[in-house]
Amino acid sequence: MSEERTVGAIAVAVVALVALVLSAGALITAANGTGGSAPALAVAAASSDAPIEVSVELTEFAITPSSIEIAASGSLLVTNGGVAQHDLAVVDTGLATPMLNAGESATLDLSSLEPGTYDILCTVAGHEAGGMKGTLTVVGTGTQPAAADAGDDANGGHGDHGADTDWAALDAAMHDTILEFPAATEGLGNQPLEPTILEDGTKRFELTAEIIDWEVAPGKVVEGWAYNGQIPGPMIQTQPGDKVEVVVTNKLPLGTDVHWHGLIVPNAQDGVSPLTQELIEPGESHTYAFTTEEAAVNMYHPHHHAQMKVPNGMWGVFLVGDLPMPEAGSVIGGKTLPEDMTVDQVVPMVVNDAGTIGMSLNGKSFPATAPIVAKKGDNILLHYYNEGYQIHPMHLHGMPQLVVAKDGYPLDQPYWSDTVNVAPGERFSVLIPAEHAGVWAFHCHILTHAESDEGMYGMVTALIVEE
Ligand SMILES: [Cu+2]
Repeated sequence: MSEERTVGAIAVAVVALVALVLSAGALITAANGTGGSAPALAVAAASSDAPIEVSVELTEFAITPSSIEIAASGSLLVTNGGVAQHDLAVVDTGLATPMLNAGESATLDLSSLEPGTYDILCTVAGHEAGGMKGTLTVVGTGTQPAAADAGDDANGGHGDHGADTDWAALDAAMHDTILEFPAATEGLGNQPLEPTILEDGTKRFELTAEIIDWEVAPGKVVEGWAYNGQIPGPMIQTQPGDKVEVVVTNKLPLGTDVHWHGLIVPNAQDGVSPLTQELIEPGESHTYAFTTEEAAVNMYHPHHHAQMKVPNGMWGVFLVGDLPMPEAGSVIGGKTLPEDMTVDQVVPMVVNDAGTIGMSLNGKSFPATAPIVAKKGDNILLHYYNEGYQIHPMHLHGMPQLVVAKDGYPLDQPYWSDTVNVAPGERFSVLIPAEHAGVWAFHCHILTHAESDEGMYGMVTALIVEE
């Protein structure tokens, strides 16, 4: 078992290949196996300038836009882009979305509303007072084309598609967003962090916590909470037995700490202020020191106000040594591993679903996600890390994944799976023999984490296996 390439080389190789793969759009279309669903885009009503569909975002603590104008019989596509649960209710009408978890969306059918101006708000206690309120103005036209039937649930799925649904626009949205993949964006996470080697051999790494502009999807720049300007933060790699120092400089507007999720460290290095250390105040630095004793597949993130920082991007990968692989040539679940098996590339995949980063793989939302590119016959060791709030069943088309470790602990009995469920805080390591050439869709199988009315987005990438 040897690792022919380092993780760092792979990150660079993937970036270089993005340009190459841009011309493979047609292939990617053919490989997309997930079907479309859902209602519409901002399509102007026939006899009014007001749109019949408006997208609304809920965050802490705002409804954006707060002043909405919409044509009669329209609907709101409401997305919770925040961290906490929210809903959107139209006061005194009985109309409200379900309570939405971070990242979830719902369509609110307004076809029962007469023209007029209504108050809107989030019904969670305290959220209206915090700023989650606004107005909704329904513009009457009197000549609505075959108004959407409020009670017509015959379409299945959303149940709110009326005669005015623009099905062709839905088709086009899905088609067009898929063809944008892989889209170039500013910023790349998971870049290997080079240590300074001290006289006694200690590897010293430096992390700076700060708020940055982060292009999470093409043209969509959000407030990212980052280490060293990257989301995910830079990748720290050490070997078993290495003495390690990590100097953390806090350029955030509030205090912070760093917890080495999964690493076994002395209690004083665990990064839980004020239990194990004083808070690192804004402008200050703190040095963590420990020995990475054993091979590990871990993460780092703040513990102090993690609920505020982590969803917005504050996490990184911490790998120690090499994960032991199942024996080459061994038979697992009736499938024989190659006799000459090597790990040809190591791919970190950090999944997130909340905050400003939202549904994403390695800090990017499709089509800005990076494809994984392999030669036929290569073996990919992929580590899933869940820094989000929800479970994500990660489904790869075309070939199964051999689950070899949970939270970095090698399994005595590895098993094959085409969908690997990764819960918050968990890591799963899978070996993917790239057996079949093609452009294979690779996505979370909670379909609203991968597709919306506006097309494909979020937790989708592709495994591109070249002949
Ligand atoms: Cu998901």
